[in-house]
Amino acid sequence: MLSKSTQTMVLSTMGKRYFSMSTPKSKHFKLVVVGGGAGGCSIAAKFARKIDPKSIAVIEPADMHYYQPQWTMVGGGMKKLEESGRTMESVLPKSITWLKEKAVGFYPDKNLIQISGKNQEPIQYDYLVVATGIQLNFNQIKGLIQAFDTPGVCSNYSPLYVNKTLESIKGFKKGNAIFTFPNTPIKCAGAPQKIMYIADSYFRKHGKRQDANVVFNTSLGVLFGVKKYADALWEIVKKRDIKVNLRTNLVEVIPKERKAIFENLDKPGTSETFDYEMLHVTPPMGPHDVMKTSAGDLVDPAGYVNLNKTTLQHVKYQNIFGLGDCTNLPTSKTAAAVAGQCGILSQNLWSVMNGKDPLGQYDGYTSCPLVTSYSTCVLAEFDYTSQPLETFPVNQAKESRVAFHLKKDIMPGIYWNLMLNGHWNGPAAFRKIAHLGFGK
Ligand code: FAD
Ligand code: UQ1
Repeated sequence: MLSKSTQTMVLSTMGKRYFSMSTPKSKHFKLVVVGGGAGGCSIAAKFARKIDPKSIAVIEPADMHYYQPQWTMVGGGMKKLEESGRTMESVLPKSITWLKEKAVGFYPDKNLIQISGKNQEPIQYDYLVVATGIQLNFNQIKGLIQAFDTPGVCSNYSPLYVNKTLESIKGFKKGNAIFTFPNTPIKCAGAPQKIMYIADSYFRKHGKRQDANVVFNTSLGVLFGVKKYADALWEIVKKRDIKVNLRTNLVEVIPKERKAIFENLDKPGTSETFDYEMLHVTPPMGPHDVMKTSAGDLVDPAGYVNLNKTTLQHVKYQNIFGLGDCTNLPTSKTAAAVAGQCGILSQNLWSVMNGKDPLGQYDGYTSCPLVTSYSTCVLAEFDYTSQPLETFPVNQAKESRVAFHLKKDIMPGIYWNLMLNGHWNGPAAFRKIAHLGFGK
């Protein structure tokens, strides 16, 4: 909630009452970045080299910054959770101002943001980049939070529950191993099935596969949104005897009975109850509450930051840009997409700062390394048209050890050392070299 004096200030016309003695003054920055995750941190680093770093503020409440793509490997026992996180202080550019608070209200008509904390003055900006990510809504599934305290229920999507995934795979005895995909947009749409393939491999390695019925219950009507990779994944699930139930959405967990209830999205009002020995849940996700309640025209009706999908500039406010999972860009929400967006956003914001038109064009590039075992990966890369946009001159729909090595051993270094320091705009340049200038 805004304090009374702040409400008075933001509701009044700019200037007059704003600077009066009875209302708090705002802190002013040339550039404010909201969110210090993959997108916010990378953009702050880029601009800390372009403008006076003292004129940049990052609003970010978290102590820790996580390399979330690592959690697939943590759940599968290939990496430790501790390796996936670093202190926020260590990853944000040193010379900028870190406001360790939450943004609790956006006032884009007045270039102001209210932040959490008692008696905080509002933050005023000339330019704004919004990168708040997407909210996990575990509480939208009845019984789930309590179920996480019981054996077999886990989720790679949170540092609170990811260690439980490995525990559940290792502790598996006999029965259904169920992996879910919710009925909302999510980040890394491949992750719900990556951990299923890893669990399947583990069961095979440890002589448990004949006792496991591996099931993928997904709300989607397809296994993957890009046909080329979906075809390859259907071959994999057939070969590995994995049961896929489309349009099947988790609504309730009854941990005492180890049962999970799924609604049939094609037959409203009907549901099916599954017994489980292991249940890996990908939670429903959506815009952060503040975006739905206190962001005005910054967001579209669903609560996602409303951007021009090519320039990444806001559709209404020319001094506002956005990137990553909090936006309504119609591509798959991944760190790889964020990398591609960072290059375009920084070019376009820099143009706007210098009175020029934003000419950089984002093509919707995104990538999902679909880990399919302890040594293989299908490296999906595609664009807004859902057509493959592959970096390497090989068929990336084929399971590959090189792609696995890239995901497990190379990408973390690229993320921590290049991307967060503003030096990684995705692999477009390599793609052009690998394809010798031909193709996209
Ligand atoms: P985030 O990195 O989530 O950062 C958002 C930041 O905003 C957070 O630090 C948060 O604290 C902050 N914030 C939130 N609300 C507020 C507020 N009100 N005020 C201020 N700050 C706020 N991507 C890939 O490319 N490849 C993969 O293999 C891959 N695998 C994944 C596997 C899993 C299990 C998960 C969970 C994700 C995976 N991703 C992968 C997705 C990737 O991690 C995200 O798409 C990426 O982190 C999005 O970046 P972002 O900056 O938009 O959001
Ligand atoms: C990528 O650029 C990226 O961003 C840092 C990821 O996030 C961790 C990825 O998982 C992938 C696959 C890419 C794309 C990079 C290449 C070299 C294909």
